[in-house]
Order: sequence, then C-alpha cells, then structure tokens
Amino acid sequence: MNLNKYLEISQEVKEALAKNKPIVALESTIISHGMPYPQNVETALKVESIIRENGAIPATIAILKGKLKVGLSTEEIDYLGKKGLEVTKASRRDIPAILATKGDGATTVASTMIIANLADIKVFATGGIGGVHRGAEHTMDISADLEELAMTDVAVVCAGAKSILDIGLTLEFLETKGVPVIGYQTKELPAFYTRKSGFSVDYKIDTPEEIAELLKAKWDIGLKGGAVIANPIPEEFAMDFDLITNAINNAVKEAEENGIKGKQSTPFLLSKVKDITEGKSLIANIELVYNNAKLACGIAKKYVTL
Ligand code: PSU
Ligand code: MN
Repeated sequence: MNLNKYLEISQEVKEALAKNKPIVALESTIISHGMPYPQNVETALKVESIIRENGAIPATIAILKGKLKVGLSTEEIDYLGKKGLEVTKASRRDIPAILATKGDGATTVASTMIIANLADIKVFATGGIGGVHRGAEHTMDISADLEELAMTDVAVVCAGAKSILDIGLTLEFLETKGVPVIGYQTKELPAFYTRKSGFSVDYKIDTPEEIAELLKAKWDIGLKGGAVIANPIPEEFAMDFDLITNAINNAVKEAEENGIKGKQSTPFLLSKVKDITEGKSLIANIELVYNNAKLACGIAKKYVTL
C-alpha cells in the first residue's frame, strides 16, 4: 500500500504519534457545512486549544489539494471555514475522486474515521453523528457514518443523535452492526441539544478510563469497528425540549417541501434549526463540541497507557 502518496501528517501530530502521546481527531464537515462563518472557524480553533489544555494533541482532518491531511494549520482551517458549502462534503464514497482530481474535501464522521485510522489515531471528538433519517423506510437515507462505525476502529465521542434523525432506527442499525453505544454518566441516549431522548444506551460508563478499557478490550480481541460515546450536553447549555422539538419538526417539514435530499439534508436541517431558534441551537452546538473534546482527551490519555 503506497500510503505516503496520499497521507500527509503534520509535524506536531507525527511527533505525538512517535512519542505515543494522546491525540484527538477532529472532523472538518462540521466546519464547512455544520456551522456558519465565522463561528465555524472560531469553534474549530478553540476546540483545538481546549484539547491542548486538557493534555492531548488535536488532529483536525480534511482533504486538501488531493492529500489526506491529518493536523491542519490555522490558515487551512480558515480556508475551509470561509469556503463553507463550496467545499465538497466528503464521505467514504467521495474520497477516491477527490484524491484523483487533487481537490479539497471536508471530511464527515465516516471519512474522518477512515483517515484517523490510517494515521493510527483511535479517538475522535465531534458534535453529532449522521444516522438513519426520518422517513428512511422510503428514502433509504442512512448516513455512511453508521457503516463506518461498524468497520473502522475509531471511537467517536458525540452528544448523541439529534432528532432530525430517527433516533430509534439509528440505535437499531447500530445494534445490528455490533457497534457499542456508551452513555457517559447516563443511561439515556442524549439527543444532542437536550440531555434526554427517551431511548436507552447499551451501557452507562462513568469514567473516561473505563471507556478506554472498553475500547482496548474490543480491539484486543479483534472486534472490528468503532464505538459511539454519547456525552450529554452540559445542563447549563441544554435547550428547552419543546422549543427544539418544534424547530426540528418545522425544519424537517421545510426540507420535505423543498425536496432536499441526500448529502444536502443534514446541513439544510442544521441551518434551518439555527434560524428558527434565532441562533440558540448554534450556541448549544458549539458548547457540546467543547464538552466532547474534553471527554475525548480523558479517553485518549488513558488509552495510550494501556
Ligand atoms: N451532525 C451535526 N453537525 C454536522 C454533521 C452532523 O450536528 O456537521 C455532519 C457530520 O460531518 C456527519 C455528517 O458525519 O454531517 C453526516 O452527513 P450525512 O447524514 O449526509 O452522512
Ligand atoms: Mn444521508
């Protein structure tokens, strides 16, 4: 395999890998498609500094000029944030074409997992994962993130599944594929903007150290695939359940009326929810990413000692 032709790891991340330092991977679709400019760039840079403050090395991942980049410069993050929706949202299926044409791609959870794994990074923090969309029984819109979780050995720390998705079907899919869904200090799967969803996780685990032990056990015995570590949004930033439920229902309706499909779906819904909640959902989204980054550091720090 001629990986060197494609993979470009930053000096800082290379050194961290060589010294077995804890590293936390970060995705870039959240920058280009998940949040508006300039909050996207501010958040991406702050999440990196939070990771450093918490004793790990951040590795933001994207595809730039046909290279799989692990560890971006401030300028590169700014470039992706400014270009926003103009950058290709790159999931698993998009990677080969972007490499061949020397293009740019903002990596989703699925493709960030793939690239992190190539670089031997095992812990990844983000906001939310893709899942089974509402109405998937007709549209078959099921995020490639779920298949990736079934096959690529990277743990994804997120704030649960948001109700733009069918949370119940998303959990069923993960169960079928053998992906552990762990609640950090909670028995209930958080629903991104809120701490509750009405659905249970498989296991409640109360410390980052035990989560690291779980990952180690899984991969030691050769069970392929990742894990979902669901971390509830901090109480003080959680949104009112009725307010967010209403906003999401209206956004889903508007997406249907406008025939929004495929890879446009998640970015469209996120942006609508933000408008309907007058920006409150964006504030919640930013805070939960910071919170997930901190937990990911705890897991990564223990994992490197095992
Ligand atoms: N959920 C969010 N913000 C995001 C995404 C999901 O709250 O930015 C992005 C992630 O990159 C995720 C992708 O991997 O959307 C899922 O898109 P799709 O459903 O098209 O696979
Ligand atoms: Mn989709």
